[in-house]
Amino acid sequence: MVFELPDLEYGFDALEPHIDAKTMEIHHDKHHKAYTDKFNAALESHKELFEKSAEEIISSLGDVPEDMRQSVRNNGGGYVNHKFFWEIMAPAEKSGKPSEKLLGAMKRAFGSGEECHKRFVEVATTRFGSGWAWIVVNSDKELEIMSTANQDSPLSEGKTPILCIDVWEHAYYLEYQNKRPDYVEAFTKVINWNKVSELYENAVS
Ligand code: MN3
Repeated sequence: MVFELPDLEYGFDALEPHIDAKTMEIHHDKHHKAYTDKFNAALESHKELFEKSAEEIISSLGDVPEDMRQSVRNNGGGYVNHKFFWEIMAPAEKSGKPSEKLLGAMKRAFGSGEECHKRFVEVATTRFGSGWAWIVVNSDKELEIMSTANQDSPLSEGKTPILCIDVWEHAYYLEYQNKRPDYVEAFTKVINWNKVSELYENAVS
């Protein structure tokens, strides 16, 4: 059993004008495909790991043999992060709103939904170099905003992601060039809030 590149649940052009079709196509078919292939290749020498889910492997990197751990961290991280990223986006007209429960958690953690939005945009915009910004549920079942470098996942820190944004340049350079803040604002128009709310409710139940 090897890990497969998941299909998108929408067309490459479905997130336009916020995220352009060409970026989506290259990002999914080339970048995510490459992480998938390299993750599978890294696991070849320890095939027993294929019995776990990719998320389980990333959640317990300490259990991965040391000779392959860095490759699994990078490529397995790239595999699960992108898989998650596609799921938490939706065409703008289907983007919905945070559920009452999620909004309540945002108010507890940040004061308001708007403040949560502002902090997330700030963290995504100021992440130095390549990486990701996240909203996660921590071990106290409360929300946190954080960023990770490269393809690191909050799963490896025992946190449950409910939202993320890829801020590697390959995620936005064709359309936005050096204007990462414009890309981050555009991304917020295509968040699948129904999915994010569901992930939140699963994480705290
Ligand atoms: Mn990417």
